[in-house]
Amino acid sequence: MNMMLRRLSRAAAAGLVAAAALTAAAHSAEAADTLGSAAAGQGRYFGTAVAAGHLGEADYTATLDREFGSVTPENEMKWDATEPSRGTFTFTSADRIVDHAQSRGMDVRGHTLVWHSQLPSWVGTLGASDLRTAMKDHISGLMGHYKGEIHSWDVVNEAFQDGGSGARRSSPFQDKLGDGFIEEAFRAARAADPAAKLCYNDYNTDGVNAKSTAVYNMVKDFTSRGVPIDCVGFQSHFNSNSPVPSDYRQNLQRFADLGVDVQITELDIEGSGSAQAADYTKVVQACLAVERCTGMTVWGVTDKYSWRSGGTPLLFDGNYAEKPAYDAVLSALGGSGGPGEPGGPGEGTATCTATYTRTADWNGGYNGEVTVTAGSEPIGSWTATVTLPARQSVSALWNGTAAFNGNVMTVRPSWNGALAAGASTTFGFTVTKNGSDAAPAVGACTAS
Ligand code: G2I
Repeated sequence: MNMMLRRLSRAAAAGLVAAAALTAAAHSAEAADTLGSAAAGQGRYFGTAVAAGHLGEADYTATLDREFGSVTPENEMKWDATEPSRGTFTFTSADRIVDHAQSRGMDVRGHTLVWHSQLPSWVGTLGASDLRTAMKDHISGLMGHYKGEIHSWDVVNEAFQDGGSGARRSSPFQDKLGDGFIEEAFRAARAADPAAKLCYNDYNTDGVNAKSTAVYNMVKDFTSRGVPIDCVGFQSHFNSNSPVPSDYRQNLQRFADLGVDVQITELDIEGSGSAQAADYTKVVQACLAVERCTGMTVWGVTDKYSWRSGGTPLLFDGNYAEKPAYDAVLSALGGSGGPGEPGGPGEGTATCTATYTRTADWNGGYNGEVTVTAGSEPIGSWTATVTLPARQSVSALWNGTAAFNGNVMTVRPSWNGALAAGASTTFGFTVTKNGSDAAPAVGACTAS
């Protein structure tokens, strides 16, 4: 079963189809450039941490839905939230975030499987052999629930100590299972969801220092021995005590040179005004300069809900107004778009067209392909709608992400949003006929 099929199945099973998808599609027609679409134009994702408890706040979700292409549950996938007692999994809050994200065509990062913090007390009481089993069961239970739906998982978080020693941090896993627990966790994670990128994630590893070098040596060892690891996450929590390092790009690059992706996973920078904006610019430019830096996530939507709210470290203030740091990030991503500015509301020059062909046909089904072509201006992203004839259903989709409202499928790009003027991309899908051989109707293509 492929990724999209699973994605549709869990959403359908939960009865949570994307009622709001068409609204989202309609608004993207006149939307200004946003963080997500500007980053997509650079082949990157731009995401944010999200708390399920805020999704009911209209301004919060409006900002989230407009600006971001990826979400990371801030606390809802942690061990204490998902397996509070052994073998009993609860996914309600995490599902809320994943369902919300999927209905808007956003991707999801998983955070985090094995971490010394936010660990329920029962884990610490286990002996080594039981702990090993519990760790593997936690990985397979949590990753299994979201199999095919998470683009990257923080498999192990913060396993190294601060300071100059490069030593491992004390935790039940480290103390009882030894250094090998990290490798065991990655192997279990690969088995649980082979499609997910598996990341090691840590803080104070953003520049070249003893801690980042210890992580570097571990990753080098893993890649040389074939231990499955795909990426390294750099949390990037910055303030005056821990400023953006001058060798940030160089550090990201040395990890990328080991053959893994790098991601900026929890970015926030305390401060305000032009100084904060300049620091954000440095971070975005560093990521864009490293080919394998696949995306950035800020650790929250608004200053008022930040874990460091006193330091106002995010891109939107407590009233969801765009801060200078927002403008700086958008501009560093190559975006634009205040009202009336190029790419902004009222400008409206970006267009696209969508055409449909049937590429394969058999008794019970067919494959359809839609070609999306940019008009005379480059586009950062697109949305296309496909209306299915009665009885037909989609069982798989590729090169796009889908949300359903009745028989209307709204498709947004997965990796293929940015198109040069006149350039094309395609997405494809498999339809189960259920007795109807009629052709689907391809509706409006909207560009942003
Ligand atoms: O500490 C910042 C981040 C460092 N890297 C790993 C991240 O997972 C971590 O995130 C923070 C969340 O942003 C906070 O929201 O992790 C904290 C806990 O280690 C989170 O704080 C907790 C509070 O400590 C709890 O009292 C509270 O119940 O958030 C919980 C949910 O609001």
